[in-house]
Amino acid sequence: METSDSSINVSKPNNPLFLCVLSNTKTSHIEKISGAGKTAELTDYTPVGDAEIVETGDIITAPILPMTPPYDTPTPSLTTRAALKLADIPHMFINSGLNFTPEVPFVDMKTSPGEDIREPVTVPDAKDIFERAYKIGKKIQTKTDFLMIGESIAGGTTTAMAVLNALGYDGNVSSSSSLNPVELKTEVVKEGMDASGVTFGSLRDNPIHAIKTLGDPMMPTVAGVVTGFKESNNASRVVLAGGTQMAAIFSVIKHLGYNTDNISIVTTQYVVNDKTANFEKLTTEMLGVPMDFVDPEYGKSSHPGLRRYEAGDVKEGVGAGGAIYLARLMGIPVDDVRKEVERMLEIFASK
Ligand code: AAM
Repeated sequence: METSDSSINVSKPNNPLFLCVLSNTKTSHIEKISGAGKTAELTDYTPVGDAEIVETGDIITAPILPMTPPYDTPTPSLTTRAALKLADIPHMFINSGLNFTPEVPFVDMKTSPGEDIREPVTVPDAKDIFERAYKIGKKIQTKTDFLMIGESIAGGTTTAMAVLNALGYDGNVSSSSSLNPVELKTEVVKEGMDASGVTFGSLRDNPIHAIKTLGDPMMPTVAGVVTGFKESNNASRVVLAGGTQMAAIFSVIKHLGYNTDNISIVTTQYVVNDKTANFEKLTTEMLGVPMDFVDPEYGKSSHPGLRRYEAGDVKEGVGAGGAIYLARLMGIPVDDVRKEVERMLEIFASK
């Protein structure tokens, strides 16, 4: 497996914990802005389906397996499920503004889905969410020496772009689709900034306001949990499991003035290779956060849907790259994860 950055501490953790934050934003209803769902309407169910897959290996209330058009490329939650299960890594969900309730146990942030970012305000209670999440982060057992956090929120790369711009980063965000709708995203972000009276970099000293006006409800939860956790466990490692969305959250944590030692970002090779984004430059040069990535080797797969990852569909999500990375630290080869995902897909195909 390729890795890119040896500045990350790659020793085996004793007590890892994987958190996944689940949210919706009405931004995903904009036609063609997100590929994290077969249609714009179905993006509402993506985080619910993802949580049910990670928890049980099957969908329960979600109408269909979350997938990316046009080739129905299957959700990265299958990868997360396989990696966590094989490596016996405990996980926990946080509901931070879902449209529907998944059939899984979760911590409830008692908040609502985010508005379309073209509205003046998108997450009115961003500050309250951050503060509640901070308390949750502080309460996570002190024996956790490796906290990994992933997310599922369709439309999340667009909100990430908006927040990065508000904080003064010209970050080119990735996409769940091989056809990243960069022009559409740029237009939507501009409209959102205009509606909120925000200009490039104008909120660099007020990242919570950037989330309130242009972000999504997943962001203050991840930022709050991470900073709260670090207050009581500063020596423990924290990995933001994701691509450019996690870079946006790192920028929030940094601009809030918190200590970012021991925080890194881990993603998949598919995000790093995305020419429409600039993940590597954004993380290592612009934000100064250590990053690493894994190669899920889905090009080797017998399953045509998984092979589409190599073409740039899906790429990452639900902390899939991080989950493979963590499973590998726990001694599970990447091949085993892929085979387990293929096995799960065979079960779906036979239903
Ligand atoms: C999460 N679930 C997914 C998925 N993601 N199911 C299928 N494909 C994905 N890529 P965008 O901004 O294009 O919607 O991409 C962000 C979403 O894609 C996030 O939910 C992320 O977890 C991933």
